[in-house]
This record gives sequence, C-alpha cells and structure tokens, in this order.
Amino acid sequence: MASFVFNEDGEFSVYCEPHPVMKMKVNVEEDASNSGEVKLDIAHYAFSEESMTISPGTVITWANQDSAQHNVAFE
Ligand SMILES: [Cu+2]
Repeated sequence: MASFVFNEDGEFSVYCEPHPVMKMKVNVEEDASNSGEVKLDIAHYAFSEESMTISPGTVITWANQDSAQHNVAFE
C-alpha cells in the first residue's frame, strides 16, 4: 500500500519504477468532485485508473493486488 496527499494544484505523472510502462495521471484542481480519500488498486501490472481528477488535499491510496512488487513514483 502507498498513500500520497496531493496538496498542490497541477498535473502529476505517476509511474511504477520497476515497471515504467505502468502510468497514471493525477490532475489536482479546485472543486473537483473526488475529494477526501480515494482508493485505487494496482492489479495485473496496471493502475486501476489511467487518470483521475481530484481536489487539493485529497489522499490517494494505492493497494497492490499483485504478488509482484510495485511502487508509486513521480516523474
Ligand atoms: Cu510495477
């Protein structure tokens, strides 16, 4: 499991260091409908969402469902 609090507005590119083909984009903008805590999965060598728009202050938690090790890194 990995969590990150997105406090700053902007577009963030997230990837998995051991498997750089695994990517997702996180857009942080005021008044986005997703806020609070967002839970995503990492399964079958992919993030469960390719992109996600969230409000500032949202916490995204990624839960790894694979037996392989993944991580969450920022470009
Ligand atoms: Cu990975």
